[in-house]
Amino acid sequence: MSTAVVQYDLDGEIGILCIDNPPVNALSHAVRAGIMAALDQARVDASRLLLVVCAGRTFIAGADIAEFGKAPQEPGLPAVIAAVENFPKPVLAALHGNALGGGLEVALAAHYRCAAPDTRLGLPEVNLGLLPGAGGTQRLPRLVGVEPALDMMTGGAPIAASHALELGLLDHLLEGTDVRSAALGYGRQLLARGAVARPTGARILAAPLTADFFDNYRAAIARKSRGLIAPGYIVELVEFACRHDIDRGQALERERFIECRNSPQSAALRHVFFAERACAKLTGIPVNTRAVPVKTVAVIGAGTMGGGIAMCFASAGIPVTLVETSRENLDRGLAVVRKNYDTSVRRGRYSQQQVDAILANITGTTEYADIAGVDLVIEAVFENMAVKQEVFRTLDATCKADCILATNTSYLDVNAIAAATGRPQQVVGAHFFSPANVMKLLEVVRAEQTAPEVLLTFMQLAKTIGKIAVAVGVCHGFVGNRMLKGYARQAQLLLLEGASPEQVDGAMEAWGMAMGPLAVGDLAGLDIGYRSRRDQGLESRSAKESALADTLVEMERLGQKSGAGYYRYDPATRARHPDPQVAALIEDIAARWQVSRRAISDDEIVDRLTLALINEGAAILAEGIAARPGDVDIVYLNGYGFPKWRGGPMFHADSLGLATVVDKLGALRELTADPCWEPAPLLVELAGEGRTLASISR
Ligand code: 3H9
Repeated sequence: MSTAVVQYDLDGEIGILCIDNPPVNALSHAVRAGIMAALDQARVDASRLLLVVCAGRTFIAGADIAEFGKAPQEPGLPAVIAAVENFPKPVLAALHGNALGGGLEVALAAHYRCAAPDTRLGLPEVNLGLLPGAGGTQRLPRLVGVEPALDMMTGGAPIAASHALELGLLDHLLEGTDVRSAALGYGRQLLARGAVARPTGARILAAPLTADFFDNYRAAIARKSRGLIAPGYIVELVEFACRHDIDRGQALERERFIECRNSPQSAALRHVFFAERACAKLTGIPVNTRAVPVKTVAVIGAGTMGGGIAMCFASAGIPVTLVETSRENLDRGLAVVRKNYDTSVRRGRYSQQQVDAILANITGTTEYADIAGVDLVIEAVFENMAVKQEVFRTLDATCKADCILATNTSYLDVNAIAAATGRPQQVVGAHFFSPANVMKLLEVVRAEQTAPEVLLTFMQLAKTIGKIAVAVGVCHGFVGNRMLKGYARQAQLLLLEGASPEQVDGAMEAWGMAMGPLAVGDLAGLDIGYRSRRDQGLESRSAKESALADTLVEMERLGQKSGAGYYRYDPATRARHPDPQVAALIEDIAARWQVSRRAISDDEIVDRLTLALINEGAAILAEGIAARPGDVDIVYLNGYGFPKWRGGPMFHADSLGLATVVDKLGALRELTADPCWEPAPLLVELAGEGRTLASISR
């Protein structure tokens, strides 16, 4: 029978409802309607048990996220799930791939659950600013108990099938590779055992032993869920499930779900979900472009960045050779890598056996000749054009002709580095973030002559080593650091105009940034910016926006590593404390630069810092340095601690409304006469047409 996305067949005494809605069998309207039609058919035919399976690579991965912003269409998912649970014949769900969100909720409403051993089961709605909205908050605790259910729903991470079996979420693990026939076999066993329909919702849920359990749980997750509304509601709903029947529970769940679904933070997180996937897709390359295999890698430079980059490849099972100028530097670099892995073992991230296998992927050499045959080289030497060009000349002379040559740079002109070689089409930029083995973000820099297959290869490789890669064009600082410049500059100006470091950082952290700009400076080390300004030929303290940072460095206040920077740091706890010496210094510098000081509101701090990001981001888009507004957002969310639930600076601009953004920029320009507030022409144009930045997405 029935719709293309849901098929129903009878196999002896078992009715088979098969969902076939690629790529992930999301519960779109057609699927929901198809399930209802199949249930109608199975209700009246000769079947004695209904098997729910999926075609393709996965069980249902959830509600169709793309439908959330649109007008709801009947039947809704809760109605479909109620029809499954109340079905008069036993229902068996057979899972494989991912059973997530609404998909797991369908399985929870089935009367029996079996799964292929590599299935992952989860309720990840919280990652989208949502809570499970089709009975998950009420049925999951009834099956697995209060605490495991809370952990799964507030954490959002899926669990393995073996764990689900232990928890009682699954009744049976299937064997073999053919899920459908294995599940049919299990269905026949159930029938032979006289299995009957057994609604999960009818189970009684035992309340936790201690009365203050839920309050303690709320307190424990408060930090992690900072700014999000869904986690608190999930706890409330599980607590409610301990006291009330499923109908009342589901009614409250629906109310809370709709509030979350309509919230700006869920809209932002849904944007992030799609932006993350879109940024992996390259624009402007021929459709028939193919990636080339990369089986061996070399990294030039075993410093902090080089070592971290080598770890990324080694951990992903790709053999990597670290190249250093001297045995001593090499040994030092390899020792740091080993120490980092030891820490991972101590923290339980890897077993010693795993680390031994990973370390076997890393070799070191001081001879370029040893890397002549590798498929990819990533240069991670000192951030200096002449030094990098010299390395590239050597690589060009040493490495095989089709070897890809990548430069890890945060600012430098990749075209000029490529020009040092006779194969600029093989050269690409790779801006890793520090620590490279931890940070997810990777800006992949497309130089003028980078070949499409080189770019594609690097983007795919980035995914293999667990990075979120964003393709960017060449300019000083690419996307992230170019935008950071204006943001950091505003932080400095605000200090001179009257704000304190703790006020600037406090305002941004309260707004949602993982860390305020000055605390970030202290963490990274103030000497980095100091050196970069000197490299650019700027005199120390020659500009009002760098006078404070330059002075601090010259006082040997380099940030956390020297125990003091914008703040003083407690040597034992690393807690930051305001420092009266810095407050006095700021006043002194403000007087020297004749900046009149005034009281500054937290709103002004947030406005100026976020508008600086937005204005530069719009310029970057207009220049084509980033392909889509979502790409800029992904950079900021994964490399700079921008709050996910605000969607990124470009999404935030759309949320404010571009007309408001342009007005605010204009007002700041009037107030300060600072040309940085001249609104980017793209913003003015889109605001004039009543459009959003999202509307220019490709
Ligand atoms: C929910 O269920 C709410 C309910 O509680 C209540 C409702 C009332 N919808 O990630 P991939 C697309 S909320 C629409 O690259 P992978 C995705 O955009 C939902 N589209 O593959 C991409 O499209 P494109 C709870 C979706 O193999 C393509 O599928 N569920 C959905 O790396 C491939 O995706 C979740 O949050 C969706 N639900 O990873 C799970 N899912 O090719 C969300 C995927 O055009 N999904 N797409 O770019 C995932 O976590 C991953 O997609 C998954 C596969 C692990 C399944």
